[in-house]
Amino acid sequence: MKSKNTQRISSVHRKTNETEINVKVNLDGNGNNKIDTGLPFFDHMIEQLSKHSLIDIYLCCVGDLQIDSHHTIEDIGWALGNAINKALGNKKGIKRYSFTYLPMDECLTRSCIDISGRPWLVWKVFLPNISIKNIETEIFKEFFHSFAQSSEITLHIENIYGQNTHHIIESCFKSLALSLRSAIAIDSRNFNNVPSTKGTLTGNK
Ligand SMILES: [Mn+2]
Repeated sequence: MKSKNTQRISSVHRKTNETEINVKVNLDGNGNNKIDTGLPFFDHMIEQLSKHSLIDIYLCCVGDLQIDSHHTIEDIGWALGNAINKALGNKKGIKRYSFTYLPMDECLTRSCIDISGRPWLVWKVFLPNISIKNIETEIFKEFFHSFAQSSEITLHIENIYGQNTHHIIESCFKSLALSLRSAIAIDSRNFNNVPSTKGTLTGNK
């Protein structure tokens, strides 16, 4: 199995004129988290991501919320994806692929991921053009897009059906969490190999 001194942890600090973000992750955690983005609904979503992926996430963001939530949510997607990518290292031994059908009351969402080194987002999620606690729902696509780019994960998310906007958004985060949990897990039958015939998953096509 994975040697004990190979900890899959990382931290990312990113400061721009729009946001300042500190994030730490432990891929082999217990789903412990402390999230402070200044946006309680978004905190709730990142907490779900941590809890169901079992990735410990400590995240603090001070963003330009006086403008709107756009920069904060997009930049957190980037920082969190970057932290997970760094913690994955050379990706030796990971399962790499996974998918999850996630029901939430009336709603069903599917996520499929490949920790490929090739960032891509397919987003088939219709969200009504409303705001939840000052967050315009259209920004959630940008979160997943930023996350896919910096994590270098191929990510397909489709809401198959659903009516409640809170449920649709939350099911996307929970579905991603469960897919991540499985895809980042170490495969005991292949723990010493990078799962690619190319021999690398570091973004070289
Ligand atoms: Mn909820």
